[in-house]
Formats: sequence, structure tokens, C-alpha cells
Amino acid sequence: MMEKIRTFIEKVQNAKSIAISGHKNLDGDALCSALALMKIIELNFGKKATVIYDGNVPRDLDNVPLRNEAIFHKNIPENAKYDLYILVDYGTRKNLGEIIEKYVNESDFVIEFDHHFNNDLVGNLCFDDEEKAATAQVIYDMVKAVNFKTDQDIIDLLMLAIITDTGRFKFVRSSDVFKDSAKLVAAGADIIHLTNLLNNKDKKTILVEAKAVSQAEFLMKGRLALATINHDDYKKLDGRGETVLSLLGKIHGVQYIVLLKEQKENRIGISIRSRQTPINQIAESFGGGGHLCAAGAVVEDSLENVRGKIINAFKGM
Ligand SMILES: [Mn+2]
Repeated sequence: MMEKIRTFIEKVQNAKSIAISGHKNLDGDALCSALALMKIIELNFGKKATVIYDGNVPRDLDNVPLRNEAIFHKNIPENAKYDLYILVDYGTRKNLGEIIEKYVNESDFVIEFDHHFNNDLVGNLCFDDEEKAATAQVIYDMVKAVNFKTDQDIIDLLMLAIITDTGRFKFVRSSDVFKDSAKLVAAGADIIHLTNLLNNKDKKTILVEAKAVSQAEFLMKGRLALATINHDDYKKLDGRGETVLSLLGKIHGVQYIVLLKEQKENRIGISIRSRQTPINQIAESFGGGGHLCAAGAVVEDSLENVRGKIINAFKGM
């Protein structure tokens, strides 16, 4: 750990230009981890790293500190090049999207902070810990190890990343989430205030999510809940449809939840959740991945075909 941190410090000190990115279509952990790291570098090294994203940032993240410092890739100068590239919470290479991957390939050195299982690491220096509930905790480990300076923004961003990636503490598997959270609260994170910052969804998104819930199918004697969002509704959806997944997961007897999103014709985003039994192998069989009980994939096929294939994949579960 210390050896790696020494390399991190040396690389940041020597870098002429630094960029930070998460996976395409940022979630709370990716955005807040990136912004926290940007501020950590600013405060401790006097350098301004550029946070670049591809895809969408959900509206409910509009109010997080320093949100406007995250720059959409189209607003980055044409011939920008970064000698040091830092990836946070990216999962696997293909989650980066072509544009970020191009920047990464052009950089001299890549550092990554992540908590996803990945057997094709992109980083030259990797801070990866699958035990952590959020990438922000991997970053916080480094902060604590060398006593990096922090401020209210950093504390709030790390806390927000944990709040969002644990589904507001519902998916906590180990005590160190609470240990880190306790330290962050002691350092000034106000969980009530931060949670309220996140209650910021567009009405049309919630209405589309509610519709998908009300039209869900219940298969395997009610153990599998399957919801779909067609392309027209998908255009109104902001984020991954977390409300659909969480509401269906509250139903008595439901063990598995699948949400199919028609991102465009013949491109379906699949989100899979499980209460207990791992389902990541199903996501992997569709070319995706993720965590044991929360995984997903994107496939090029029709909504109807994917629906059939998913039902098949759950046979025997
Ligand atoms: Mn994460």
C-alpha cells in the first residue's frame, strides 16, 4: 500500500497534466470519487486535474459539491492530451466508452481506483479492492494512510459516494463501510443534508419508473420480477432505473429483479439484482458484469428476444 501511494505521489508531482474519469454514464460513486480525487490533488499538490465524463450524469447528482467541475468530453479542447490519467470506479475497459479509452491510451501513465472485479486492468498502478462498498472508500484508504489534507467538499463527496453506492446503506456487507462513514460524519459530513441533495429526480423519470413497476411481470412463481422500459419511455428516464429495481425488490417473495431498457432499436440495457444468490454469471453470459448481486449488460438485440433469453438464463435458479 505505502509503496503504491509513494508511486501515486511521485506520478502526480511529476505530471504536467492530469485527467480523471469514471465509467461512461456516471453514477454517484464514479462522479463523487472523481471530484473528491480532483480536490485532494488540488489541496495536497497544488495541481488542477480535469474531470472528464462521457454519457449522462443523472439529474439527482446535480447538487453534489463541485458538480460543475466535471466536464462533458465535447467541451474539452480538441487536441487535449493528459500525461497522467486516473480512472475511478470504471469496472471494465469497455465501460469507459471509446472517447475516454482514447484519452487513456494516449496518456503516459494510468492510475486506477476501483472496487469492481476486473481481470483486464487498464491501470499501470492499481488501487483495487473488491471488498469495498464504494470506490470512494479505496480513495479514502489512501487519504487516511498518508494523512492527505481534506476539506468539507472532499468529506461530503466521499460520503455521497458511499451513500449512493450502498443504496443509502441498504447493500452494506462489511463493517468498514460504517467505520469509514463514522469517520466522515465525525469530520463534518451531514448525512441528512447529503441525502436530501440526492432527492432531486425529474418528475418524468419517476413517472416512467412507476409505470415500469406497475407493468412488471412476475415469473418463476413470483421469484423473478421482470420490468421493461421501451425506447419512448427510455428517453424520459434519467439514470439506471434504480427506483424500479428497488421497488420490485421490496415485494414479498421476489428474489431476482431484471430491468430491460430499450436504449435504442436493437440495443437493450439489462440490469439484474438479486437479494442473495449471485447473478453476476448471468450478466457475464450476456457480455456484461458487475458485482455478485448487482450486475448488468448491454446487448444488441430486440427487446422481445432479450426478454426470452433472460427468462431462459434464469431457468434452474
Ligand atoms: Mn462504485
